[in-house]
Amino acid sequence: MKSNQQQFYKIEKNQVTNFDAIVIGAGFSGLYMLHRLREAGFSVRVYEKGNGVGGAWYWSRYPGARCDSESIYYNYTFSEELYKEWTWSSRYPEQAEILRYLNFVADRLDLRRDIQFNTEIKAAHYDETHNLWRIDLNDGTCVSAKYFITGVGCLSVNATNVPAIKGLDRFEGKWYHTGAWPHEKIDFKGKRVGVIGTGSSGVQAIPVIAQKAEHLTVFQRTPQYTIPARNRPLDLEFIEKTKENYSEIRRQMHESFGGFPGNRGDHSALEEPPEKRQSVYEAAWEAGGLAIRSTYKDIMTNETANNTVSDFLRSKIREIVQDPEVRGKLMPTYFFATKRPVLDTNYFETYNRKNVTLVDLRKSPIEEITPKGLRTTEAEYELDFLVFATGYDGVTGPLFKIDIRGKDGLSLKEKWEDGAQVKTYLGLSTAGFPNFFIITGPESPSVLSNVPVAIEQHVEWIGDCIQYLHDHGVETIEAKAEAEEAWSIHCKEVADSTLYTKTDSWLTGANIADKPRGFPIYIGGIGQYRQIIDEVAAKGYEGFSLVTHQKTKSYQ
Ligand code: NA7
Repeated sequence: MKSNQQQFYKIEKNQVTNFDAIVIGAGFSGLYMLHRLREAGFSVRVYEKGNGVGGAWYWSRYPGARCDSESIYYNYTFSEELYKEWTWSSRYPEQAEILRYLNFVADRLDLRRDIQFNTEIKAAHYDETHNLWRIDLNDGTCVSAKYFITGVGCLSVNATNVPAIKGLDRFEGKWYHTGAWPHEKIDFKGKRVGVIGTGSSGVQAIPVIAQKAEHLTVFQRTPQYTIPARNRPLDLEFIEKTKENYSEIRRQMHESFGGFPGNRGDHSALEEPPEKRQSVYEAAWEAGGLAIRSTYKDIMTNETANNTVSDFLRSKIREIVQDPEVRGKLMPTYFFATKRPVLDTNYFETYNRKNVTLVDLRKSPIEEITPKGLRTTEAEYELDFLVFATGYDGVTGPLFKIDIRGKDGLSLKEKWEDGAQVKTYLGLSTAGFPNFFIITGPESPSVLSNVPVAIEQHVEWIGDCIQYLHDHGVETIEAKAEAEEAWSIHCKEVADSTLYTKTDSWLTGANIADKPRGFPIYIGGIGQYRQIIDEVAAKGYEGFSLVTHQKTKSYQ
């Protein structure tokens, strides 16, 4: 279908315009959603807070920012042409290169003409009488669409976590959050820098800042396992082979557990003789990357199996870090990979530098930020720059920042009781919110998979669904309460059969003060999930209510 399906409703006086679909965010999700729907002939408008495409990769420009998915899998695969036209330079792509890639896609597919930059969606309310979504923008205008689709991701600039530490407003130095980094270059040369947080962002930034700063003080709450990325330039032969194998690589990504090709261990770590297991872990450590997590089938489900790899990784920290006291502070105790696993380049080695101090916040918590720096219960540290590598209010946070209201004015936040009762159907939609879709929403594989694969899966499913609704004269689609209840229970059962829920992390909501705990991610695997959602579609959208010929009042 190539003809433009045109707008369904008359434009009200105070409305700028009206679309078939409105999408929030011009990151991986929004760009592909726009392309997919536009190619099918629907009118689409994307609203983006930033002044350019890229989503999280537009904002997260901190030193050392890099993706921990291998570049050759961290891209769209929906178009063979697009896949073959782009060439990555290194095994793990740095932020600037990912941003260049997304700009390349936007140009190549001529997407910018339907994206409004520097614009935030403040509110999106479902108008039952007219069966459309009314959307308020930060510039005071109101637009509307039949379908409202969020592509805000699970970690968003709108939901950065800057902990409420007393005194920040009096700090005389400069402070930054890794997820909302300034666009101009920050020169750390000769400066006293403090970094709070040792998640992926902190672990990437710390070694780079340490090389420049006069002195770096790391404020660590939870010691971290990290695995060497062993990043390296990609050679031409490898790239050509990858491009030749496009179809096979794509198939494997789609059918895999995590969205990457490669085998997962088929037997228990505990069945393996200890010497053999050690050599398997050594090989994975030498190869670098996240594959160590998949060496045995029960690493994420059995405490004793997980301890074998956690012990191995602790032994590596002992080997690398020279000072026994610092080594002790760096020793993680949680089950490996139950926080999102982290890759590094010279992270532990950085603590051997003379210009780096590690402060254990469990032993000496932060008391306040002072005009000159930061004071813990034990000492005051004078700082010129303070970097918050303190992560995000993840998964639900970006959605709750927008006033999204479905039928009867019920807000998403109220429905999900501030996150205590997240309920979705397939992580794609939620009852009471007709014609509303969430790309990589709660209770989908999202952040525990290779995210572009999860995004493509959702965009294609939503695109096909909207086409189906159009072709069948369906006016509204809405998840049934009983279907979402069953899906939420299933997600919880799958999560509870793993070790993930045993650790405090941003995945469980534990990183945000007063945030209710949960585990709103489907961890049955990308391949399994694809089968489930495709089957739902094949059965005419089983579990959804589809309403045809609804009496929709048009504007006067
Ligand atoms: P993360 O992974 O949430 O890491 C945040 C870090 O900041 C982590 O070490 C936290 O310790 C620490 N933190 C958070 N709040 C505080 C306070 N109040 N005081 C001290 N330390 C604190 O965020 P990232 O940006 O590194 O990574 C986010 C994702 O991006 C990552 O998972 C990948 O998907 C890419 P905690 O562990 O909570 O004790």
